[in-house]
Amino acid sequence: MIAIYPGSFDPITLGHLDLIQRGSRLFEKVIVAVLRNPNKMPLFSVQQRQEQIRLSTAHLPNVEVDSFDGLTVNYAQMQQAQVLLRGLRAVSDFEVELQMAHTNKTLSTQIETVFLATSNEYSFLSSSVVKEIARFGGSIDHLVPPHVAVDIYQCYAHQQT
Ligand code: COD
Repeated sequence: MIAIYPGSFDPITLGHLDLIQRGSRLFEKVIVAVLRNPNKMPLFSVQQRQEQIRLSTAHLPNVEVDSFDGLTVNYAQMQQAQVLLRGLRAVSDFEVELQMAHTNKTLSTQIETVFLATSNEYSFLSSSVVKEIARFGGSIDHLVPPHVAVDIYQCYAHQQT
C-alpha cells in the first residue's frame, strides 16, 4: 500500500520525522508531499523544504519526497496511493484533522486517512514552535534534524543583519 504524507513542513521537525519513520514500517512506500501554497509566506521555499526532508529521510529506502498543488486527494490518486497519513498531537489537531478527513472522503471514497498518534516526546512540537524559539534566539537543536537547525539559524541570522 502506498501512503501520502502531505503537509507544509516549514520546516520538517523531529515530530514529522518520527511519523515518517513509523509510517515507513507500515506501508510499502511513503511519499512525503509538500504543498505548494501561493497564499502562504513560508520561511523556506518548496525546494528547500524538499531538500531538508530528503536529507532527513535518506536512511529510509521506501520514502520519497515530492511537492504538489491542488487537492491532496487528486495528487494521491495520481500517485496511485490508497492512504493519507496524518499525525495527531492534541484535541485541537483532532478537530481539524477529522474535518479534513471527512472533506477528503467526500472528494474520493477510495482514499482512507490513517492517523498516527504523536510520540510522547514530540506531542508539543510544531514547525511554528520551532520558528518562534529560533526567532527569539533559543536553541532548537533538540527539535529538528541538525542540518535543518543550521538552515534555520542562518535564516534568522540573515534577518537580523
Ligand atoms: N507529532 C505528530 N504529528 C505531527 C507533529 C508531531 N509533533 N507535528 C506535525 N504533525 C502532523 C500534523 O498533525 C499533520 O497531520 C502533519 O504532521 C503535517 O503537518 P504540517 O503542519 O506540516 O502540515 P499541514 O497540516 O499544514 O498540511 C495541511 C495540508 C497541506 C495537508 C492541507 O492544507 C491540504 O491538504 N491542502 C491541499 C488542499 C486540499 O486538498 N484541501 C481539501 C482538504 S481540507
